[in-house]
Amino acid sequence: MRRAARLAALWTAALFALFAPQLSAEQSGGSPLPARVTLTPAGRYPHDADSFCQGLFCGGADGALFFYESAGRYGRSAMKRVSLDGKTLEKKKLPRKFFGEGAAALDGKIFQITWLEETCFVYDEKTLRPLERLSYKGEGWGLTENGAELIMSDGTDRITFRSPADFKPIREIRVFRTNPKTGRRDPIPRLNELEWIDGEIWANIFETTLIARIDPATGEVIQLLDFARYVPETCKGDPEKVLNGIAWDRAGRRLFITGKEWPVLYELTIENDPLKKGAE
Ligand SMILES: [Ca+2]
Repeated sequence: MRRAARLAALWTAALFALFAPQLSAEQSGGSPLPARVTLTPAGRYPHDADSFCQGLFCGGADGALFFYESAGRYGRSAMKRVSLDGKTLEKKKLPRKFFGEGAAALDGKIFQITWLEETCFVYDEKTLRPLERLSYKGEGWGLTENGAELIMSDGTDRITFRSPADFKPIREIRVFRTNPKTGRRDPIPRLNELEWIDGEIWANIFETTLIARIDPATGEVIQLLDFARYVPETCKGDPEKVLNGIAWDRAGRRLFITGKEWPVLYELTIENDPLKKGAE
């Protein structure tokens, strides 16, 4: 465990050190967000420490915010509606042979992918009533949407845009950073939980405490954000209990993050957010 944690820390540090010098020079590809955002802690809430969070996104209106959470592990996988104070409001368990992964809502439906089972479960967004199962090829890790397409990661540097009608792939990008020393495009693999934020894709990088901001047109990483200081004491050094939950409250312009079996969910705001009320 300790060795794994050390390796994860080294991998995080290596990525961060390699790309840090470039951050301020990046452009965000048409996003309203600045090229480099600064996050400020704004709150902390309970999160079910038995929930192996694999997918998280916001539901409800600004005043009545709740979360949809996809939980993983065989025998414990589920699609849930969860309150801001960590209570499970509704829960649909997956059959034992499915390992829940990323989830997203589009066209009044919730889509929940699975790790190795090549199955996407579809639910009614309001009632969580199961509607159908769609199939795809390969591994399923993270899922989000841009209002028209579903966007999926598979544990590599690839992100695939898919049709909500049949889950078939439409196009894909490869995520990379331009190495400041060599000028080469270094692939950024192990992309996991995803969130669409203001025209960008934000992605956890598995086994690190990093979230990458990605330009969806090119796959280029705009900025790497390090969440090391948010890892709960009880999860430190455990390679399973890693950062893996990103949800964006569009109306309130709030970011929420949690992890696999983390007892806490954090609220953060973008300090230099040009669209936040009161911002200059
Ligand atoms: Ca998400």
